[in-house]
Amino acid sequence: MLIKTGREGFIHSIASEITPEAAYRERRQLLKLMAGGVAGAALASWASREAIAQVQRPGKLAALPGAKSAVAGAATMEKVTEYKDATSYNNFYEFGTDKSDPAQNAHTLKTRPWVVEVEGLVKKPGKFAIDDLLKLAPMEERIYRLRCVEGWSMVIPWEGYSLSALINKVEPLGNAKFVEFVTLADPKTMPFVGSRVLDWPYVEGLRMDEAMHPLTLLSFGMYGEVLPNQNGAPVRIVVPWKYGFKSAKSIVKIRFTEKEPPTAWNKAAANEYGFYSNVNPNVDHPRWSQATERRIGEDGLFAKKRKTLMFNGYEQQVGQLYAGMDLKKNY
Ligand SMILES: Nc1nc2c(c(=O)[nH]1)N[C@H]1C(S)=C(S)[C@@H](COP(=O)(O)O)O[C@H]1N2
Ligand SMILES: [Mo]
Repeated sequence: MLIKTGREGFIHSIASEITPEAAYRERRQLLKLMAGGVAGAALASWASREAIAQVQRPGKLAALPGAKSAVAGAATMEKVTEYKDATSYNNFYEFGTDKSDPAQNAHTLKTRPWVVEVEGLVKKPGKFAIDDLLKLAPMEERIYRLRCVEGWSMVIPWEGYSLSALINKVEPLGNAKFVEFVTLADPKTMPFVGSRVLDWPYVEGLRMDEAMHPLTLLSFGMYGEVLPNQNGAPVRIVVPWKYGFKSAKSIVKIRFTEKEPPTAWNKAAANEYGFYSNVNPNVDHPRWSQATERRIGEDGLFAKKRKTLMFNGYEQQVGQLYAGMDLKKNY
């Protein structure tokens, strides 16, 4: 039985109805995760998941079909943010600082040809043409919450595969401790590159174990289609347990380093934006509380704020990465 819930096109199919193929895929995914050493408790919660979600394509851009995957777990029971909201309310400062600027301005971004260069402390550095990178591992769909440090959130179905697939391919050296993501900074097509808000290019980074975590996604699409330019076409990172600014858009370089890379927002205001930036309702931004959030699409007059979840709701899956760390110091 298919149950239509909420707004157009968001369908839950209940457990007994999951096709053998979907069940097979899910099982294979779980086995893969187990091989990657993910904790048993997290697996149990995924395995017992009642519903998988299917999201209808908006029909605006080229299809990027992903094998439906229940790996995202935690978010799949929540209503997916409407495509028009996820593509018109954006942060992509290269195209302007207003939420509506990226949707208006990012049509100038040229996403072909596009090359992602992998360099630094790896055995097999190299340049990946985007159309080869697309085929490096099976495409999956992951429905993740995205929580911006500013206090709003969305639920977005991404297409992509775990970044670990690429990392394993290039064979990091033993002294590679961090991964740095460098994004495009092209003043010809990006009108705000050169503005003084941030240092360009926009750079982000992760610790190696964070980058290798199966939830960390190298994403090429959303809602079953290629990424709209304003959402970081043709390829971006999505790290669902961290504030949105860690999820760098339109990346052109992935560099493996021994030292923690300096990152765009940390350079701009280190006391406000830490390197870790894990979503944490108990650690406030110096200028506002992080205890609650506004879900985009629910912002009517009487819409209640939602409680922000520890690690954005992915604590079971990622909490162990930070065992013994003082999360107030390592904000
Ligand atoms: N290159 C680049 N990546 C970026 C940003 C940016 O300004 N430039 N903004 C970040 C911020 S603050 C957020 S909240 C998310 C927003 O992603 P979305 O527009 O797809 O929801 O992208 C992140 N990635
Ligand atoms: Mo953000």
